[in-house]
Amino acid sequence: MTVSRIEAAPFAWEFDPSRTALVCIDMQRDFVEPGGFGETLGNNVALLGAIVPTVHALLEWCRARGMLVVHTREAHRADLSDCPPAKRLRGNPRLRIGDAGPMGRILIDGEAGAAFVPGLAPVAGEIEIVKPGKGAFYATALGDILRLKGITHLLFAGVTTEVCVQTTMREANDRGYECLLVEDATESYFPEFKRATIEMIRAQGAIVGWTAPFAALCAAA
Ligand code: C5J
Repeated sequence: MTVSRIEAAPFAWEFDPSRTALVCIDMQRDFVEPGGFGETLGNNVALLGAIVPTVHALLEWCRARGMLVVHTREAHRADLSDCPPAKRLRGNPRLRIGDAGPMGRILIDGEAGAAFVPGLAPVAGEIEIVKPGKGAFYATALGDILRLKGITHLLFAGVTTEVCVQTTMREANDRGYECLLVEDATESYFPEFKRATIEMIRAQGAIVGWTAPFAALCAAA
């Protein structure tokens, strides 16, 4: 077993790359590009696009170490049979899930908007999870896959920090995984929500997990 150590908050995070996976959450056009789900909810999507180079560098860092990489997308079946009416009907968005938008039907698997942003798609051997909820363990095979691969530690990246990333990290923490969020490889439409999420994850002695900037991974012993 090879153990690496990252200078993280609230204290150092130790991991064995052969038992660690990167979970890259929802880096898809519907959240990051104009005309998608994120923008129909009234958000300015420009902030999210800024992390694409760091997420790409993190993917390459994990690939270079032979780590398992998991990519998630939030998307629904074309007939919306996996989309709770409560999710589709809530609020007053310009377009609802399933409506036709400039990148195809909003948040529907197979449409252009539901695809990964250019440069961040899985490569051969990586895992793709399509999820109907905010948490990546809900109604997916993620838990079984991680267990079968012998994974004990998870790195997290992606969007949005306080919704799908935080939900999945909490689900993973409850399942016994040691989780670290890469601070500059995640983003929110609301900078104050990102800041608060990072603080609450690592508060109380890493109650949900650890956080560290990508540079700390690059400096890992
Ligand atoms: C949201 C997500 N924000 N991927 N989804 O609805 O965080």
